[in-house]
Amino acid sequence: MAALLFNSLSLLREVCSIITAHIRLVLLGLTSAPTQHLVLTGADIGARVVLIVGDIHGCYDELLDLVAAAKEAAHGAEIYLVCGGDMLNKGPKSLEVLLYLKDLMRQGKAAAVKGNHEEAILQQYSNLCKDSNYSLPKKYQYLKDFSDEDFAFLQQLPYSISIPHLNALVVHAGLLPGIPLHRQSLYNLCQMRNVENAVSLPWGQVATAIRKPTHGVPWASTWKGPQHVYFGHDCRRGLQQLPMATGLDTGCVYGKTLTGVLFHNMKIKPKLLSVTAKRQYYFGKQAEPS
Ligand SMILES: [Mn+2]
Repeated sequence: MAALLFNSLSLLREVCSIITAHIRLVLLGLTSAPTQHLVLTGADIGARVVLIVGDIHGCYDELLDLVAAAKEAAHGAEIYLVCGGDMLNKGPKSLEVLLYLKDLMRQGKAAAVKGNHEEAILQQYSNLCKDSNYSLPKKYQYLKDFSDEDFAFLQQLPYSISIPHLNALVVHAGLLPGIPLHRQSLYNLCQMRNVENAVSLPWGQVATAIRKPTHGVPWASTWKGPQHVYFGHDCRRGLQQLPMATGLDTGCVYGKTLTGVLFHNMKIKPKLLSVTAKRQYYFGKQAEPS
């Protein structure tokens, strides 16, 4: 009886968090994106070789190094770049990363999901739109160089990218196990790190997503597929290699490495590639709230 009550409360808590998250997205104008769950087909990618990259955080030079390394590993084949969110903020060249991605996307050679930092940028933009006297916080001063079109570009990014022919699913942060993609909270997709209270019930699995990595267990350790998930957002844990999930945030902006996964040959396992950061760009706490 107590267990049933506890499970019902967990479910209620999860439903409340989904509703709150949705209201938040509506307030930010983020529900206007054409799709929250993008599917990339073989026709979209063509003869290109897919490279999925972890948190870039404005490390433009390292991104170019990683793409060049991928191209070399793929024997000169053209790269299709998939970014796992948090492309901007914290690092030195956010605008350069944004313009590079926009250009590749215009040519049909890239896709990206939103991370919590893209959401935070859009929150700043929303503040600017609502109040012409709003002054950007110090760490967001660089947004003064962004155009309305740049913000619109960020706004239309999805929260997940599925690549069925690679059995790959890309999200920024994580997923709750046992719940179909379209029923996952968009907030969790770009914010969660852990899960707790995972219980299997007759009508499905219940679990609670946690943003702080101090309670519960890493969500990726509970993920059983069917898709292999590539994610970022967790530079404290660094590279995570689990049977059905790979964590790619290796803390480039903290002076560590920028990591990607290259699908250069369908017959062999995807290959991990990384380049070393030229220096440490950000000295704040790791995994701090945006
Ligand atoms: Mn993040």
